[in-house]
Amino acid sequence: MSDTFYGSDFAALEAFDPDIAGVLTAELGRIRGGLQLIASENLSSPEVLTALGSTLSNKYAEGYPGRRYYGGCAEVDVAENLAIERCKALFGADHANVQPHSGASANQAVYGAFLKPGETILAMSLPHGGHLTHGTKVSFSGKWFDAVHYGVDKDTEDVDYDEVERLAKEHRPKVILAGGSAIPRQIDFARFRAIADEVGAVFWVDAAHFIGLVAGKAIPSPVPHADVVSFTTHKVLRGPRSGAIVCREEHRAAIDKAVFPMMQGGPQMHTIAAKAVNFKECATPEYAAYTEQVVTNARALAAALGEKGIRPTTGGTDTHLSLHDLQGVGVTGVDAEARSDAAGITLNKNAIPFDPQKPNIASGIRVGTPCVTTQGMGEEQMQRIGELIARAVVDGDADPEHAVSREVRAGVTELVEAFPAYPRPA
Ligand code: DSN
Repeated sequence: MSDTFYGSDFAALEAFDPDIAGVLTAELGRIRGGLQLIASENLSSPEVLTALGSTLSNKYAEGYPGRRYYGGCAEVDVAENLAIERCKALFGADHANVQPHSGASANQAVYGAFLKPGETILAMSLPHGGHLTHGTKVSFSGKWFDAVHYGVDKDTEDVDYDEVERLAKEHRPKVILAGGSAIPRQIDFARFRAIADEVGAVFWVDAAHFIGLVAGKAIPSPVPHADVVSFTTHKVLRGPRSGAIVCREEHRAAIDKAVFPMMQGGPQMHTIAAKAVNFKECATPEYAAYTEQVVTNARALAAALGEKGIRPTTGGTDTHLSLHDLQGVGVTGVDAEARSDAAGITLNKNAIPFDPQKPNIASGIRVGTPCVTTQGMGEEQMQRIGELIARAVVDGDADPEHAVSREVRAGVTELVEAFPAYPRPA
């Protein structure tokens, strides 16, 4: 029998704190009982969760392996070195920093490494698919830096590369940033690199959303093109909730100093160990096949919703997510989210490009396939999920007891019983 002090002694937690044990049980029940279609979520493995719930959480280890400000770091050094080496190998990167606590922390460090307050960054606008940390006024990034934003082309609804080039020449930004949280299409990294070179800018890719697809080789990598790539580890990648950065050798010192001591203190060694486990998982053929299926499923789901009049922006997707315009069915994003939720389908309202609604209402929804693909679902199930979403969104109600909510929930139950999340031991 394994020693419970490695972590994860649920019986002991249940005995001591039934309130929190109850939350853990209820959340697992929620995950198992419904369809999880938030594009930025996934179901990490029991091995990753075990490393996360371990005694490595106790250790202070400010600094880097072999150069710590605390004693007793020999074991955690092994974990961090493994995480670094596995991350570099996975992405073919010169250097990896695995200490960022999250995607926002990783991004903060990139700002710290390359920009001084007041300097200019060119990034995708949030309403067109960017991210809060890409220079929005409510974030440190927009308060402390001069952010210029590009958007998508009105016809293609994909990144407007001509606008990127025009704005780059006009504003001569220190950094050009590609990536965001609602971009369904493959980003043309070579085009961005060429524009950055033309104006002497650093080229940064925030790959948080799609880095898992890169790890599995389902889509092309930004690493050969970019100076620096930041990402989270919990989306398609399927690791712990955290962040990381890979960069070219010439930027190693700047990135490492910006993560620690500029932006962060002690690294979370339990999370770093969990990242090491995850990077090992991502190097397997099973993971590569998973990422192919994530994209195949996303295309199938986007098409299924499109058939029901819930139009995918850009006409579809190349990645794990699709963004849908609800204006054709006369429903707002906020209502679609609530109706889906009432029927056991978790997704999020999302602004679409040129959205006439405020962001907290929105005209769109964003759906992603990382979780349902982890559960083993394929294209046939995506067709069914598309039908269920459309029924809930178009005909349903935010009341879970409404007849349509009940009907859709029955369909959801059939699917999740056939393809369970975290299947119970036989
Ligand atoms: N909040 C994440 C997402 O859902 O895309 C990005 O940080």
